[in-house]
Amino acid sequence: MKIFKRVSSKTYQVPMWKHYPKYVDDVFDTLLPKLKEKTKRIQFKMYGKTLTSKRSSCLFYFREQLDFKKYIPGYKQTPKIGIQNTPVEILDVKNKIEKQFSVKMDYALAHIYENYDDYIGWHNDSEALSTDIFSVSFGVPRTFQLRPIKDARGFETEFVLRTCDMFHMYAGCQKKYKHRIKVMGCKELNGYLLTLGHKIEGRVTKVKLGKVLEKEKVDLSRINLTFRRFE
Ligand SMILES: O=C(O)CCC(=O)C(=O)O
Repeated sequence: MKIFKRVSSKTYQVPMWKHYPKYVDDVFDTLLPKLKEKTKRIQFKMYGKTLTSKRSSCLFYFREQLDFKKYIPGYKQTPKIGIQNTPVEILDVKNKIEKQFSVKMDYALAHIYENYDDYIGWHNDSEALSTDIFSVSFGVPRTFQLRPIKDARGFETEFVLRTCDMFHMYAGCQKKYKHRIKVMGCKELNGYLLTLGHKIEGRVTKVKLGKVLEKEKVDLSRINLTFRRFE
């Protein structure tokens, strides 16, 4: 008889991810301005409309002569930056991961989520179906959810990814799970404002939250770097 063992992922027997809180030093302040110069919001067509992505992105590649068209056709518009112009903060994280996990990473996808309503919707990384992904976050905490590919609603588990955390999705995870970063709802925004010492009196509403964000000029930026390999 098969014994179902509860591990980090519930639906499958083998663990598919691991969360490493406070994995790297905090380089948010120095990295953000460098990334802002390089990232852009991508335009794409859906149902006949031109839409703009809800995050700003770019891609750093660590090996010359990488043929992105061959390996990952999906990154046509994403700015691509070679290792010479990759910020040292990113190279330091890459080196730490490579050393600890005995891997060589080919590229890192970088996103900046600037506002509470920036997000990435449910997807799996189809370019990394059988390779590991190391995801490192800086800045405002955000909720990262996972659910089995076959599910159309709900989520199986979620993690709050805080500044300096690393989330390792093991090879094969993308075949079985989708993931997303949710928009920040009132509860999350209020929780974050409390950590900054901004307490809202009475019932917490979007309007009140908006006023505090504006008055206190709260920066809601979050950086995410996913270190990847070609398959
Ligand atoms: O921002 C994150 O934590 C997730 C990024 C992501 O899902 C992706 O780049 O595919």
